[in-house]
Amino acid sequence: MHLKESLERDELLLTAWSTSASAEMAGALADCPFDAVTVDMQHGAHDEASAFASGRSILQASKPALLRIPVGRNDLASRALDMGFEAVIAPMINSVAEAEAFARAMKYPPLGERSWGPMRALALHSEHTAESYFRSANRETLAIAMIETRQAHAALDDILALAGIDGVFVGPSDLSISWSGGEGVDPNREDMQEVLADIAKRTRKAGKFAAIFAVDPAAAPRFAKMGYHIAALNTDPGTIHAGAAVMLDKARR
Ligand code: 3PY
Ligand code: MG
Repeated sequence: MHLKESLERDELLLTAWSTSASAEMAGALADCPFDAVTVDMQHGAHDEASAFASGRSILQASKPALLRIPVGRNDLASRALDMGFEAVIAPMINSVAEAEAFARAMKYPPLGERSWGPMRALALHSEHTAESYFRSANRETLAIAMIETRQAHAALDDILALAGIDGVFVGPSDLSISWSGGEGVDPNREDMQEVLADIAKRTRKAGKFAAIFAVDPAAAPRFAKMGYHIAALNTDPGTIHAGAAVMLDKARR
């Protein structure tokens, strides 16, 4: 498992975002020069079968695989780890209690209540024996709580203080809905920029990892300067559209 090691190098990691229910497509993303691939079960079309098959394709391409579960599906969080994913992203974590429940599902005792059965993970991460996996999983597999409301931002320090939470992931679209009091969606809101910088700063201070969805890929260097460790780029259809636009532009010039 090497996501944590890559994060510790402290260079911005760029993850692709797999939403199509296709392990072929996730594997194709993993073959591109992204640093990692995230499989999205919250808003993506993935079901369990496609998500787990995608995890296998990504790991077989020697890239770290992350999975975003649907809201409140902590049962899927530990299953994702059993399937070899190195990190799980839990959306809409708005309180310490929600963060604690997520962390409990993600960590083996004494930190949490994860149940033993990482057979697929052991097959895919062949550097591990069962014993070494058990000893290192709480440290190496990452529980990442999404911060996407004012309520979550207010609870940030307490969420970051939980031993079973390894990092946070900012969802700027949902955060903008909450920030505007439900007036609209604008992930690039000017009045959120300071908050985004503040989240990265407080996360680093707590010794944890900060991630964000870069709706505009050109914002990634700015997020790196703010202190983010991971920026997620586009969805797989968005990636195809962007590639097609460049290709067609060249062909029609
Ligand atoms: C958001 O921006 O709300 C997200 O969840 C990004 O994935
Ligand atoms: Mg969101």
